[in-house]
Amino acid sequence: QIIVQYSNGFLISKVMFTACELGVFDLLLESGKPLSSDAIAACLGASTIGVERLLDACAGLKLLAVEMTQKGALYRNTEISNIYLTKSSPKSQYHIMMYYSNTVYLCWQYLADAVREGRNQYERAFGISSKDPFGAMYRSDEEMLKFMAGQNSVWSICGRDVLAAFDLSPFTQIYDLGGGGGALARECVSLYPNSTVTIYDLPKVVQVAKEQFVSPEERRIAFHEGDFFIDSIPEAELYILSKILHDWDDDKCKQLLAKVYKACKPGGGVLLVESLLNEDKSGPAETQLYSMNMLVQTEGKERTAAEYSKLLEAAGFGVIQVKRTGKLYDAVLGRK
Ligand code: ASE
Repeated sequence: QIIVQYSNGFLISKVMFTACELGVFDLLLESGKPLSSDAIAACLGASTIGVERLLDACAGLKLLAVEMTQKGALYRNTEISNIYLTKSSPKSQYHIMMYYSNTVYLCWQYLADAVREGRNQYERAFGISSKDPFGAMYRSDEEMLKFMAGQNSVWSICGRDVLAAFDLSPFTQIYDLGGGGGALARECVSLYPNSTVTIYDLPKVVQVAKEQFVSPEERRIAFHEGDFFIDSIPEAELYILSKILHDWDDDKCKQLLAKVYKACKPGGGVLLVESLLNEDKSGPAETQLYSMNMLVQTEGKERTAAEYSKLLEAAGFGVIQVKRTGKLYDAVLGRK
């Protein structure tokens, strides 16, 4: 049974992604009452044949509830779909699903090549050089926006856990290196009322973050444009590196951490937010799968707590603490 279940895994993902993409869950939320497949097909401008089959599959997967009436089947959202699968919900996972469905999926087409060659597959998937993975991931403004929105959705469900893993209140001046769309920065200023967070990211990322994700009313969030491998990193008390080290090989990680150590105020620290592998790499399966994704999309991998500790120590950081949150992402704190 496990083989059948795994074989069908991609069918399940694709049904959920497609229902999201077509706006099934948004429509059922807005309508406020159960709808027939005919009504849903008409509203979405899609075929009755296709929509009916999609709705039944969603019902089978418990993403929709169905009730039978004299006029036929009526569909409505489940509680979970309302929370996670609608675009407008504060905990919406819509954008990460669109990124998985339309970008990550295409890279995974070449997973066998990635395993054979031990490197990412942008050349095969998109015909672009894979020398600079973020140049490739941000190959168009549209792709960059999809990535930023996708990454933001993750923090709406586990941002608080990773930031509350340690008491960060002694640190008021915080840099979020590679902070992208700013969802983690927003969680940080809300959890720590005395903190200010500066999002350090590439100029075009900062521009989009200002325009689309962080309102100028957020007085405690600032921006700094730069490439943290090339440009200088300003002094601060705490640096957050959230899902940054997993994009890079050990050499690049050491380079970056050495720069962060130099910039860091004495008594300050660095917070790594990553999905941690067990020490014997026996799991969690989700983290192992993410590590496969790092192979097809980046130059990095997921690591164990001991591996991150070694990287931190090599850069000079001491007193390293590890907190597993029980969610997808964990936290490692190193002090200068
Ligand atoms: C990165 C994170 C991601 C770079 C590329 C990425 C994610 C998807 N593509 O830093 C989010 C994590 N999800 C997976 C499947 O790895």
